[in-house]
Amino acid sequence: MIGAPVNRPVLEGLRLNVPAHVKHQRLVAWVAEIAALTEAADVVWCDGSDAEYDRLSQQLVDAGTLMKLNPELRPHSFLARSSPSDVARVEDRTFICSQHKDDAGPTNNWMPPAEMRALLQTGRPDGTPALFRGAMRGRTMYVVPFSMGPLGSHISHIGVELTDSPYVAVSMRVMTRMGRGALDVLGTDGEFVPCVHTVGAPLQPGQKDVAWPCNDTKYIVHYPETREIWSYGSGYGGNALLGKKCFALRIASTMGRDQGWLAEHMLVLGVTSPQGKKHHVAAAFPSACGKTNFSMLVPPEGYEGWKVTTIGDDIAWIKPGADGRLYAINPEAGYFGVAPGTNYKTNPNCMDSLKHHVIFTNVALTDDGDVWWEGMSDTPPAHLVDWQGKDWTPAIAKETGAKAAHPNARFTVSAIHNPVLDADWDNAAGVPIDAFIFGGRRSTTVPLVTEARNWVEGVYMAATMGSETTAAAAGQQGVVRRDPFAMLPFAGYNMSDYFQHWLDMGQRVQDSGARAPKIYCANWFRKGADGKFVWPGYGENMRVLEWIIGRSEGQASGQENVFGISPRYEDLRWTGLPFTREQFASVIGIDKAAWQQELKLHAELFAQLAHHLPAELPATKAKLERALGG
Ligand code: SAT
Ligand code: MN
Repeated sequence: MIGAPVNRPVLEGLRLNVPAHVKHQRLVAWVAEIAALTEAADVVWCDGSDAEYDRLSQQLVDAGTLMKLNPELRPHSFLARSSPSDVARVEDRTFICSQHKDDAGPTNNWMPPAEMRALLQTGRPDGTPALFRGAMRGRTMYVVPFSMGPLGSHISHIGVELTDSPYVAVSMRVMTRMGRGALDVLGTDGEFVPCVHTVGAPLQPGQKDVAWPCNDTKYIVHYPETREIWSYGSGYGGNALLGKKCFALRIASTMGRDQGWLAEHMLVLGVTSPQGKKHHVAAAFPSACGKTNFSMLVPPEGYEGWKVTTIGDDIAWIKPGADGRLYAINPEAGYFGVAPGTNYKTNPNCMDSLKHHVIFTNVALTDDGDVWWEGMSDTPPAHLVDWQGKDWTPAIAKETGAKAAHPNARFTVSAIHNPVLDADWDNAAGVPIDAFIFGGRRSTTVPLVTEARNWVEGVYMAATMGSETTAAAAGQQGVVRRDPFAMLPFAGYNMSDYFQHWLDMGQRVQDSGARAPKIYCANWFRKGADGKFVWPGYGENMRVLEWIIGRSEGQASGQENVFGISPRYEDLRWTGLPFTREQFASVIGIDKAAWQQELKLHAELFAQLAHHLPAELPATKAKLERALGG
């Protein structure tokens, strides 16, 4: 909670422009405080209307930040090109500033809150001015109220982002329930998570702005105890759209720990069988590992009459319901998905979602004013303007390796344009979860799918998950790192305490007499000796999904192995897919030597997380080791 007194003196001369409908004194006082600190030139309160969206996007076009795409080919859509230094989340600049270092844990960057506040807000004893002091000079500060989750749901929470980036304001309109509705829920004294964001590029009088203002110095800061977010220097994605990773995962995970719920890096989908029976599955995969594709899956040949529908593609908030079962909502209202690799084969529903009303960032521009990215079509256009505004041709690409679109190029689009949006996606009660899937990107070792024999074993699988790094975060790509629960960059507190919270939540569901969801570990990404993916993935993942929901119904059979239960070849439906027993063996098999190596990596993780590590996890490891044999 923020603690600004109600009638705080307002900076002389600055008009706060508080609309008549705003009745929340503490909110107004905080806006005044931040406007004074950042010395914003003006304050605009966002109402979330279409007229506001149109006005701000036109303003962004005039400023050169957005380019209007050809209205005949891509109606109501825009292209933004970021600064080449601001293209992804910056994990090494992301901080969890809890009072005690132990509460942030060894996987998070930490600084004492007082030290961070001196750096960002108050200035340091040696006279170094605070980074936020004057940071919005010459810029307008937008007040962006938003609800994470359906308006008024008992699982939802309200945030307010103060930002000097109109690109962020329009993106928040797409990604969240933004505007008047959120203010109405807030009323006169409701709780909200305060989120302060600046691109860190104040303008001197008369200074011309650049298309993508940002700062080489970046800080993405969370104070879990006071539930505040302060973000400096970046305008891109999760660094700047603070409802997403900062609030809905880092701050929300600490709220969930304190209040008995879960904030997870998970898609949520509905599967309806030809008989009309519906199941809900939540699946965690690291960034850029296909969550959006999985959540919009088109059932393949052999699955006539089956339907997969999207509740969410990135984040789930999950809370026990009155019946003891776990219910999930998607806190977001839009998709900020990876463009490269998306096409009519890999994700036709996504392509159809992107026909109009889209903000693209860092994709390539075609000569007729449309967009293109690697993998959109087999043959690239003969000429493009690349994500940095330079000429691009296939010949140039061949010679220099230049990508037309940045590998972390994104689309921002409202969920309502998704043709397979689930009817319950905005249901305030959430949907009951039948199964959890945890998946990484692993070219070796990890089988296609394994069912945990019990909750603890499932928590072990999720906790020890590894994945090859992607372009979603700045830094080296393609190296295997442990990514527990796909939450390594997103857990707002000590990872070992987070494991304990998962164990406790499972216990709580079981104690209530409700059936706990089964837990699965999946890997679509195993490669053969030729370096190519063996499993066809995408829509074909339906075959694994059917097995999973069959298992949760107690119907599908499988075979027990060292790590759990996996399907035999005959346990999956193969209609319409030529996939041999040998191919299946190569994606489901367990290589003993590789697993002995893998368990050493689990040991390294447990050594790093030793403080507060729940005893159940090393005990499970010891059991697996015994089963695997010396
Ligand atoms: O965090 S972002 O929203 O920029 C994307 C991701 O890493 O999932
Ligand atoms: Mn994500």
